[in-house]
Amino acid sequence: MREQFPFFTQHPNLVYLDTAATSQKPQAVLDALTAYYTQDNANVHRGLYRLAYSTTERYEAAREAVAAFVNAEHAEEIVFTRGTTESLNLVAQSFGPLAVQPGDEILVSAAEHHSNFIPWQQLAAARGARFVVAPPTPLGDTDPAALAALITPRTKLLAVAQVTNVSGGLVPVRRLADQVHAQGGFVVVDGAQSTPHMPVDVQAMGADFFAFSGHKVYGPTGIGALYGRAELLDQMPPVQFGGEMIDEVTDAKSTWAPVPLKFEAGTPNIAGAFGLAAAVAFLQAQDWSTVRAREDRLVRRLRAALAAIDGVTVYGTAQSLGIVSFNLTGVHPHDLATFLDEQDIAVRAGHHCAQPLMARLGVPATVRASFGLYSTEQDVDRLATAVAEARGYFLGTD
Ligand code: 7TS
Repeated sequence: MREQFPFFTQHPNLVYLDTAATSQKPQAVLDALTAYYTQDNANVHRGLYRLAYSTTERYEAAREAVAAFVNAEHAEEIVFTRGTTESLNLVAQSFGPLAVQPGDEILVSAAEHHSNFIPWQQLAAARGARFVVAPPTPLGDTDPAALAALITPRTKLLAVAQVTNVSGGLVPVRRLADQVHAQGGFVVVDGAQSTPHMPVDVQAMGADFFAFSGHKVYGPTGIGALYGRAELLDQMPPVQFGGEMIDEVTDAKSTWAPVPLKFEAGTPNIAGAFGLAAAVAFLQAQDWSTVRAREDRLVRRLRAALAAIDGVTVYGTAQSLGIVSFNLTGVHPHDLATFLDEQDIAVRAGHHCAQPLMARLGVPATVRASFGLYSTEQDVDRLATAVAEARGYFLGTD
């Protein structure tokens, strides 16, 4: 597996444990980017020459590949965006005002990434709605029971990550979605951290909208997708205006192209779409039960090794999907990360764009190790050994 990632040839000694921030890229994705720029480079949805047609067809084939990846019913339900953040903001800005009226409630978990928190906080303020934040579990996961208890007839939107980015907990979206739908509300799912670790099915989970990023699923940066149910996307106004998103423009007024082009103003990230299609093909070729079993083993191995070090608090549970967050009492997470970096171990330390969660955990930050398809037991062991050494270095051995 590692051989498919040229990055590791360049960094033979690096322990890369920051895949939740961004994944490394397999050769197949790099080849797709090069092939586009060297063979197929033409703009889409406009040229009348054969190359422009074939590139447009391939761009639309990439959309179909993404639709199949999340099991959308129609390819038109996939809007290409810059990533999860842009997808969620698009829903908040376009669908939000249609769905949320003064006095309504928007429900989120305190464990959300800021990208799935601030857009709803801002929407609530703009619409005179109540922004309701469900407490997390003591270990920093989204608490489905706490969310369920806060769903009311006024809940117009539930925005929730299928897998959270600090502790990697999996949220049973379908059960919550059924409850929200029964009250006439809608469900927005942040799939940034689920799509790299498990097959997703937007229909089975009951998502009205689903967002994810290419760069976290072994694809390029600057591309991602928004899935939206066709009947909702149809009603929604565009939020950006310009080329390729119109039907007809006169001095007096403009009308819009059908979905999804209505939401794709301007020249899109064509190379990114081709790279994402290659990443999706790469992921679909994996044997998921083997991948899950491997990642589970790595998570359990790291949790056990960290738990054996005095003063280490590990967040989340052993069921977490490829993510282990922890702290070492008496050592600031940034100092620990710097110590680890000196040993060629790349982890993320910080608030992980989840300040409301950090506040509830009562810490400024955590150290987070996150795994990808290329992570190994040796990576885990080097990290655990280095954390034990850091304890001696910063605190002395007693
Ligand atoms: N939602 C979740 C759950 C995320 O983990 C991230 C990125 C985003 C949304 C935003 O994705 P973007 O591609 O639009 O930036 N999370 C992280 C992280 O955990 N470390 O760096 C980026």
